[in-house]
Amino acid sequence: MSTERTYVMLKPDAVRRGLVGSIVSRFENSGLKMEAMCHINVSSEQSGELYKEHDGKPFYQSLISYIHSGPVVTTVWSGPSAVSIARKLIGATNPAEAAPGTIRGDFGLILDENVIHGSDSVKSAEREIPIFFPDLA
Ligand code: IDP
Ligand code: MG
Repeated sequence: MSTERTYVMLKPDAVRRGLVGSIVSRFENSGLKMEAMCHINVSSEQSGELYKEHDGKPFYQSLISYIHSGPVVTTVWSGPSAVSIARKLIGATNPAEAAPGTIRGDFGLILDENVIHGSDSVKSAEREIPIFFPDLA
């Protein structure tokens, strides 16, 4: 099985609410390997690039404001099937639909503040990681 890398970002609500340790421990417990972690304020270049597929959608401006509402914690994890394992840990996009036991199911309430981002494919991860960690490109 081939090793993959995935980009995972703890969004401003997760940092504001002091959930970083609880969330990061779920990834560590999964067996994935932490490759990088940083506490940053996302730049408008970075948010524009990360969410460019959503540009023009009704929620785009509120999504960008949310991502800039406070610091985030950016991380990269590696391991076999890292992308899909991370998405399973994260759960469905809408916390109201995310299963209990998932990060969004356990820590989130509403779609507008859904706690965490995870790359949705290997191709997305390869695009997203260098936006935040140019050295890992
Ligand atoms: P994902 O984060 O599960 O991959 P995407 O569809 O890629 O979900 O959407 C990116 C982010 O945009 C979501 O995590 C969420 O923060 C936000 N978002 C998506 N759809 C809506 C919506 O209908 N209203 C408000 N925010 C949304
Ligand atoms: Mg997505």
